[in-house]
Amino acid sequence: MRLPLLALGLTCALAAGACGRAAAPAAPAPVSPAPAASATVGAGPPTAVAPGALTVHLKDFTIVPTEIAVPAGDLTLAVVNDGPTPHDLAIRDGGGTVVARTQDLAPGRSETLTAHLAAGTYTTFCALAGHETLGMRGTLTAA
Ligand SMILES: [Cu+2]
Repeated sequence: MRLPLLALGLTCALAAGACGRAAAPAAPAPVSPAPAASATVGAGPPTAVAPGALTVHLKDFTIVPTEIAVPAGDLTLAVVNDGPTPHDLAIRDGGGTVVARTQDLAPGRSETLTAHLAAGTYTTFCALAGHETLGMRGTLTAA
């Protein structure tokens, strides 16, 4: 007697939304390359990078790269704690105001830090007590 199987097949066919489309992958989002406009900055210092292209590594007790040059405007940094202890990355302007700061990152953790920077010279540092003095300090130039 094959009726139960047939009925099962029909049920599935009628409920195509559940049987078929549920497994269909979502349409892939179009991926556009990073804007090429900022690439012209590459004519400047060798440390200049396009926004979104730079990863900053935190270690005991240093920030790599120490010297960062970026175009003024929107900044995106991928911040990774490569050290064995927690660190964060903060940016302060020439007046001492902190304009951006990550969470405290446990070893191995990372965070994307975004900021909108006017042209100028900034200080990158770890805001955890004593870490800047121990060497976690650098310079970020936005031009
Ligand atoms: Cu630190």
